[in-house]
Amino acid sequence: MDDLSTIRREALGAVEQAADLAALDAARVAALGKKGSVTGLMKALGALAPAERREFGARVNQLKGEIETALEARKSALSASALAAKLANERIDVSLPPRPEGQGTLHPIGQVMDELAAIFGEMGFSWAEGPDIEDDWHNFTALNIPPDHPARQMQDTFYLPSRADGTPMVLRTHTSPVQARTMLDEGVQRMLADGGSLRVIIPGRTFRIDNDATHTPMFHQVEGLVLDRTTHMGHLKGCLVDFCRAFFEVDDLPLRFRPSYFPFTEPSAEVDIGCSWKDGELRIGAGDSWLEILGSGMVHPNVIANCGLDPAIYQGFAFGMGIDRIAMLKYGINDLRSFFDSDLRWLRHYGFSALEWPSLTGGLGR
Ligand code: 2NL
Repeated sequence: MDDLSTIRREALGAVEQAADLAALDAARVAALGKKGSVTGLMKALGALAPAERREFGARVNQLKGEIETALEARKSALSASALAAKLANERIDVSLPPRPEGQGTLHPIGQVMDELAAIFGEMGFSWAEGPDIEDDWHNFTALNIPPDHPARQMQDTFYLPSRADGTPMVLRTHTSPVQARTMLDEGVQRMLADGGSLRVIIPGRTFRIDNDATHTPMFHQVEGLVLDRTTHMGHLKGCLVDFCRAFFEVDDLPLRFRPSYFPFTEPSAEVDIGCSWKDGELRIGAGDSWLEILGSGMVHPNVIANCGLDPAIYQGFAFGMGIDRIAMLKYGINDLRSFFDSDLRWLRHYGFSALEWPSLTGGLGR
C-alpha cells in the first residue's frame, strides 16, 4: 500500500510544520481524528484477508505510534517557545530605581512624644494610655477635685450625655484619670505589694472649652507618676531637672521650683526653666528670665486612698505639662493654632523624618 507512506509523509509533515498549538491540534485531527487518514486505514483493515490484516495492521499501528510521538514532541517544543516568548515579553527590570514619591513627615507633637518616650524610657518609666471619654469619677472625684471646684464647671468641661446609670461623662480635661486607672490596676497593686515601684508616663489628647490665640479646645498633655514606699520630693526634683536638661538639650539648664497648689498633690510645685530674651528671640538656658513649663507635687494621700492603695504605706510624686507648649518652645513655633491647621506646607517645614527615632545616644531633636 503506497497509501501508507503518503499518509505518513503528510501527517508527520503537518505535525512538523504546525506553528502553534491550534495548528498542531488540526494536524492531530487530520491523522487520528474520527475522519482522520490513519483512522481511515484502521477502518479499511476489516476488508483485508487475515494474514494481510495482521501484517498491514502492525504497520498502521506503528505509524499511529510514530505520529503520537511526533505530536508529543512538537507540543513540548511549541510550549517551550511560547513560554520563552512570554518571558521575553514580560521581562521586568527590577534594577530600575522607583519613581520618587512624596514622603510624609512626623508632626512636631508626635516627634515630642517620641522624645518623651526616649527620655523617660531611659529613666525606667513605662507608657500608658486611656480613653478620651471619661466618667466624672475618674476625671475629677478620684483626683480629690471637690464637687464645687471651678475645674468641674460647665464653662470649662465638655460634658457628654450621661451613661444609662446616670454617671456623668466628660471629655477628659487632663490625662490624670489614666494615672488613677493605673493605680487601680490589680497587676500594678500586686507589683507594689511585692515591693516594686510604679513609674509611668501618660501622654495624650485632653479637652477644655477654651479657644483663643494660646488655647485650643483639644490639646496634648503628658503626666508622670512615680509611686512606691520611699519616693520623696528629692526624687521629684532630680527627675524633673534631668528631664528638662535632656529635653531642651542644655546641660546646665537652671530650674526653679515655686510652691503652688493642685487638688491632687500636696505639697505642690510649679517648675520654671531659665531663659533670656534678646531682640524678641527666646533663648533657653541660664539667663535673667524664667519660663513656667510644668506642674508637679507629691501625690495627695486622698488620691492614693481613692485609688485603692494605703497612703500610710505608699507615697510618690506626679507631674504634668502641655506637650504643645514644650514643642513650641523647643522648635520655635509661635502659633499654637498652626498645630491643628493641617497645612501641608507647614508640616513640610516643621515636620520630622519618620525614620529618625529620637534617642539619648543618637540625638533627640533637630
Ligand atoms: C499642669 C499640672 C499636674 C499632676 C498633674 C497628678 C495625677 C495624679 C495624682 C497626682 Cl493621679 N497628680 N497629676 C500633678 C501635678 C501637676 O499637672 O500644669 N499640667 C499641665
